[in-house]
Amino acid sequence: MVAVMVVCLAAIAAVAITLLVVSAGATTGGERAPRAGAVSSAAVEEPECAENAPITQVLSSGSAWTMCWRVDHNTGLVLEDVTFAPAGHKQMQVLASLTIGQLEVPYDTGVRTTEDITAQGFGGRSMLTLGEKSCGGERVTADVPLVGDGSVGGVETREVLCRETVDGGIAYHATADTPGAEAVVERRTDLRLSTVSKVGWYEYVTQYTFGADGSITPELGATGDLSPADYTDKAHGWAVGEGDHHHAASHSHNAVWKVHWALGGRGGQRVEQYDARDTDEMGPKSRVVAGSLQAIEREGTREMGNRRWWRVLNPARLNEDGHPVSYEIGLGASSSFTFTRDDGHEHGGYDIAFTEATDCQLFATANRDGHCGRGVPDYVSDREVLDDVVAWVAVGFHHVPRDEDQSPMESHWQGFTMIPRDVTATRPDVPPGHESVNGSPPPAG
Ligand SMILES: [Cu+2]
Repeated sequence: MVAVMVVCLAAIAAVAITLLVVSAGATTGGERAPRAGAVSSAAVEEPECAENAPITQVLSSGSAWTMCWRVDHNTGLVLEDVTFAPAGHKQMQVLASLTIGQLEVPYDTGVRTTEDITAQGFGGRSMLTLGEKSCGGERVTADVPLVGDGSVGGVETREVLCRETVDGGIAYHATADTPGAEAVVERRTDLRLSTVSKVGWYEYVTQYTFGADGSITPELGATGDLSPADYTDKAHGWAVGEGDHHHAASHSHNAVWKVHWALGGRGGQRVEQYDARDTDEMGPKSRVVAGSLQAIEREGTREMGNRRWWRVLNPARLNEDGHPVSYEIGLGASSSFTFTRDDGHEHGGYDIAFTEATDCQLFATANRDGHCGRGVPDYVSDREVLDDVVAWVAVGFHHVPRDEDQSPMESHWQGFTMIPRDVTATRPDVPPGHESVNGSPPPAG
């Protein structure tokens, strides 16, 4: 048994809570703990949150997440001081903040576009009070500012955050080669936070899933109804009524998330791009593929590629194998896009951009503070050296309506995933029989 003690520093939750979780063969404090059956503990220290009580959750693996959250008038749900404690290990801050940075919805007809985050916002009255069916878990109350930070227009105290622990499927399934051996199998649980915002005819689910494996998955779900004002011809839409007459206009949901990294704390962060190149060479059994890392030292934008991903690392913080801790950013399915309105930069899009953190660079486009730049292309233009890193991750979904969208529309989803890479020397929750596996096995005999 590993006891994970949660120490509350926040004034609103000044009482220490002790949570018990099960994990064998774990390590603590960077040193190897005695193997199977040993008892060790890790302290999960909650951050001091400015607004709401921190959210702390121990998951199936024995690993835990803790973070602050609040509702911003424009970006809606904002997560701050996000910290991961792998089972039996010291906790490590992962993110300074995580939120959406813009959502633009341009229609293929060219006659309409919206900038939902900066024009209307996901917070304020757009953020809907959750009912029983909108949340399978606990509905949490927040002060929702009606205008700006709430200091002028006031706040509404409503149940807007859904906090759930969900089944994350099979974590691992491994059967030993020895005859009669039983498989070690474990399912996992994930912490899921979500809010719902109504913008025009659409209702958007803002969702962040924190995995028992340390993964973070931001997603945007779109439901509600197709715009009744946007019907067009065959070339720009899809027939959704009887026959071939009523063509609902196709459109894009262009989302950019803003991820402010803080692996082990803010600053000292580095960025790398990984590419695996098919060398065109054939080995005895398979094609030879060569992987390489390229340092991204200065602000800039990058595009998706086959077998390409990025990572943010802290070279000053090593795991027990001597590898720098990092998080990998993987873009899954995305319809790459160029923003319709990007203040003179509407000529080439990006799938990810890296910028040096600045307090006034709030949105991917339509940033009001011109001094800081109007959007990501402005932010990267001075090619500052990266140290306190913000990643702007662009994920697009081109929505061609279908008959089933009426009505209401089934939720459609877009997002991406960030996973730990070398945060711990092995998986943190090693099951019995796997304690000695770390690296190439010793030669047989
Ligand atoms: Cu749509």
